[in-house]
Amino acid sequence: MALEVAVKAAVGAPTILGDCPFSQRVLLTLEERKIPHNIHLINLTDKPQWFLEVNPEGKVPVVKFDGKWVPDSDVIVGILEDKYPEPSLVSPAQFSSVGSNIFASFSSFLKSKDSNDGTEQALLAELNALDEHLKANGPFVAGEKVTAVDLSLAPKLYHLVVTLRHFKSWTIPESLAKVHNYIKLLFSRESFEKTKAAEEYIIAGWAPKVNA
Ligand SMILES: N[C@@H](CCC(=O)N[C@@H](CS)C(=O)NCC(=O)O)C(=O)O
Repeated sequence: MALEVAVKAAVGAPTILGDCPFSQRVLLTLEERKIPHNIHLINLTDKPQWFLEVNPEGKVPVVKFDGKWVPDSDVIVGILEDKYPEPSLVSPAQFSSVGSNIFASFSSFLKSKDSNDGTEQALLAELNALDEHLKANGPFVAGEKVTAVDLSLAPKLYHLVVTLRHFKSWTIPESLAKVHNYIKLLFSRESFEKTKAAEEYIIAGWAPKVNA
C-alpha cells in the first residue's frame, strides 16, 4: 500500500512541488527505496485544516505510518529504515554528521549584507572539510554507495548552488573538485531529478529572507 506524504508546495504555485529541503530529503528516501507513495502538496501560507488537525505544529514533511501522521525528516527517515530495511541506507556512525554545518553556514552567508563578516569564510571552511572528507572516502560520503547522509545533504547543496549563484553571483571554488563531483553525482540521480523543486521556486522561497 502506498504511503501518504505531505510536503511543501511552491510559493505562489500551490499545485507545484515546493522548495523545502527536508521534504525533498524524505521524497528522495522514498524514491531511492522505491516505496510507493502519494504526495499531498501543502501551501504553507494557507495550511489546510486537515493538515493542521493531524499535525498541529504545521511543519512539513509529514508521513502517515499506521494511521498516524509523523513529522520531522530525521524521525521519518528512521522509521523508513526500520520498516523497509532493504536496501539499507544507514550511514556509518562515524560519517553521520559529515556536512552537517553546511546548511546553517550557507544560510548565514546568503543572508549576510556585510562582505567582511566572516560568513563566506565559514562556509568555505565547511566546504573544504567536505572536500577533504570526499578525497579520503568518496565519491559519496560513505564511499561508493549513496547513504542517508547524502540524501540529507543533496537538497541543501541544491539550495546553496541555486541561491548563491542567483543572489550573490557566487559559485563553489573550482579547486574543491571533489565537492563539484559529489554535486554532479547527486544532482544527476533519477531520484533527485524527480523530487527537486524548479530553480525559480527555490529563489522565490528564499527571496523574503535574503531581502529582509
Ligand atoms: N526539523 C524539521 C524541519 C521541517 C521544517 O522546518 N519545515 C519547514 C519548511 S522547509 C516548515 O514546514 N515550516 C513551517 C512554516 O513555514 O509554516 C524536519 O527535519 O523535518
